[in-house]
Amino acid sequence: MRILSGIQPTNVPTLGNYIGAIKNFVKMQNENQDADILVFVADLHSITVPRDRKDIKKNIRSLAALYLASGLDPNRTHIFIQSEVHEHAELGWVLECNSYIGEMERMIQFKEKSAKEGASVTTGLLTYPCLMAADILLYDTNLVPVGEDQKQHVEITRDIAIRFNNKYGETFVVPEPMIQKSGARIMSLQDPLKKMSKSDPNPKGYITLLDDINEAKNKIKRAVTDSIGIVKYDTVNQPAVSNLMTIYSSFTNMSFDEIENKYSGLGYKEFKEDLSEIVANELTKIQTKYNEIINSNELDKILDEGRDYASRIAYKKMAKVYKRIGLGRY
Ligand code: AQP
Repeated sequence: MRILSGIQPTNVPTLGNYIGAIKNFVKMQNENQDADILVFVADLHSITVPRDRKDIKKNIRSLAALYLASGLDPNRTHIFIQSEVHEHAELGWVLECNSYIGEMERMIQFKEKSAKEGASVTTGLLTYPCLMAADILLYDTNLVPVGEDQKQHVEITRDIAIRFNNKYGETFVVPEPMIQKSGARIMSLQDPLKKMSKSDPNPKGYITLLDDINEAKNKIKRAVTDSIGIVKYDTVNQPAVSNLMTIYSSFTNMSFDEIENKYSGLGYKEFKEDLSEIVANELTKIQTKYNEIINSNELDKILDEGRDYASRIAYKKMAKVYKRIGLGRY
C-alpha cells in the first residue's frame, strides 16, 4: 500500500494543517509499518497566487523541517520537494488535457479563492486540481490523508484516473481520500464559521507551529467564544467553543464528554487557560526539535534521498503515460 500527501509552503503550517493533516501523516506512518509513505512540500502549488520568492524559499525548508519535528521519520517516510521531481508538472499538463474546464470551475476552493483574488485570478488557480491529481497518480497512491477541504480534489483525481484508464488502458491506481473523524476542519479563532487558513490576512485567526509561545497562548485566550458560557460540544449553537474543544481533544486524546465533565460548572476562562497551556506544550516540543533540524546538513540529505526515491517511481510512470498516449518515439 502506498500513502502520499503534501502541504503548500504558503506560510508556516497552522494548527489546522497540523491537526487535519500532519498529525494524521504521523499516525498513518506509525500504524502502517508495511506501507510505503511519501510526504512532499507542494511548492508548485504555492504559486497559484503571487508570492515573494524569499518567503517561498524560507517556507519550503521550514515545512520540510516541521514534518520531521512533528514526528515523520525519514527511515519510514520519504520526504521531498515537489518541484525537484519534474514529472509532477509534466503529468499535470497531460491531465489538464484530460479534464474539463467545467469540472475545474465547480471546485469549492477555486470559487472561494478566485472570489478573493478578484480580476487577477491565475490560470493555475483553476487548473490546480490537475496538478494535485498528478501528484497522487504518479505514485500509484492508494490512500491520501487530507483535511476535509481537500476531499473534493481527491474525488476529482479519482474521476480523472478512471477516465484516463478507460480511454488509454489501465494506467493509474484509483486513490481513496483518508479523512479523520475529528479535527478535519479546524476553524478560525476569530470566526468559527471560517476555516483556519495559513494565508488568512488576520493572524489572530490562526496559530502557526512556529508562533512565539506567549503569542500563541494569547491567541487562544483571546479567541472568540459563544455567549452561552458553558463548555459544551455543540457545533450549531456553540461553534467557537466546539472548535476549541476539537483542538483540546486532539492534543489530549480526551473525548468531548470528558472535556465537558472536567469543565462542568466552570466558565470559558479556565478552559481557555488550560487549552493555552496544552497548545504551548505541543508547540514547545515541535519548536525544540525544529531548531535542531532546520540548519542541519541532515535535512538536505533527507530531501536528496526523498527526491531520488520519488524520481525513480515518477520516471517510470511518466514513460508509461507517454507510451499509452503515443507521445515521443518509444
Ligand atoms: N483548517 C483546517 N483544518 C483541518 N485541516 C486543514 N487543512 C488545511 N486547513 C485545515 C489541511 O492541511 C493540508 C494542507 O493544505 P494545503 O496547504 O495544501 O492547502 P489548504 O487546504 O489551502 O490549506 P490552507 O492552510 O488553507 O492554506 P492556504 O491558506 O495557503 O490556502 C490539507 O490536507 C488540508 O486539507
